[in-house]
Amino acid sequence: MATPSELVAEALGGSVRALAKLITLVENEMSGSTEALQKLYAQTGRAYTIGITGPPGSGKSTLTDKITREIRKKGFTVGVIAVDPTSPFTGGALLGDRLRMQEITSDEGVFVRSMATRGTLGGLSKATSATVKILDAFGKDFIVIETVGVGQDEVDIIKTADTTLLISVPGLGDEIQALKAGIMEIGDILVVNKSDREGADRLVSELNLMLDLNPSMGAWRPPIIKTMATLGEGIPDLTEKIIAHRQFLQEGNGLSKKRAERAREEILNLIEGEVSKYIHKMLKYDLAFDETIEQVVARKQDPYSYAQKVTEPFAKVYQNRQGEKAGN
Ligand SMILES: Nc1nc2c(ncn2[C@@H]2O[C@H](COP(=O)(O)OP(=O)(O)OP(=O)(O)O)[C@@H](O)[C@H]2O)c(=O)[nH]1
Ligand SMILES: [Mg+2]
Repeated sequence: MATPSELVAEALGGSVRALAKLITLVENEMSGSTEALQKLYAQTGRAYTIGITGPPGSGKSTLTDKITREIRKKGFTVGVIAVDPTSPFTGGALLGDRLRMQEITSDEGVFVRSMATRGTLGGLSKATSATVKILDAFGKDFIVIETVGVGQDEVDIIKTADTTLLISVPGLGDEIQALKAGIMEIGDILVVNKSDREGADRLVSELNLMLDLNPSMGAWRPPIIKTMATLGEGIPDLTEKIIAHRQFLQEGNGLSKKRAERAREEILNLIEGEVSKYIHKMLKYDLAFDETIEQVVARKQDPYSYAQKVTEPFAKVYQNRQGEKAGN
């Protein structure tokens, strides 16, 4: 079996097989996955990421398929990550998405990957962000991430995108209220899909009203695009708006700002993950944690002092730094 370094070298050399294996390695956090990501990091930062989110069944996969084809027509390569947080089985997610993305999966310039729920909270967004980097290093010009907009994990996923499309459909009822937060926070382009259905124009007006009332709107007012994904209607217009948003971000320094903010969050998450990993190991092997729990329950020790004791090394480092600063 190829080592992680070999896989990185083969993938960077253009092997799709190595690319797929590399993603599996990183997705499952198998040994060597951090090493692999370290190796390819310098090759990342070139791809443009598009996030597609919205309620279940709103047509996200169909839109992903059509947008991908439109981008391909312009001569760019595309990586697609379809995240299904509701399915614990990657196989199941794969099957449904493959059906709706039939045409693009047979295109050599497109690589499609489905991802399902990971064991831990935040695991899915970590795996997605790593996969984005791998596809980026592999040389994909655009990366499209599809996810159902529900929990925090999905919001974190969509934050890895440069341009986010928020999908809604006519006849959602109360769900329109749930969309409101998304419109304020993450939607760069609002898509009204299934516009063949009754109520599409009313939905456009409602969304417009929400935008009018958004106090935190910046220089970019999210455009509202009506689409009929199944027939491909509105897709060229939508793709133009994506390109326009990219241009807007690039010209106004917004892209570097967005990416710096993302790097900052990523670094913090990684540090927290590392610290938490070692603390768990320490508690398990070194500190006789079970005994401590008994003592805490018996009121022979309080949990606050114990937590302070375990994290004392960090407190010490911080205090020393403060001391150094004061001394200067
Ligand atoms: N009438 C109509 N149906 C559409 C349109 N776009 C998609 N659909 C249909 O809506 C259904 C769901 O489409 P998907 O693309 O799978 O939606 P999705 O948001 O990816 O679904 P999940 O990933 O399961 O949340 C499919 O049967 C599509 O054919 C449209 O513009 N009009
Ligand atoms: Mg889908």
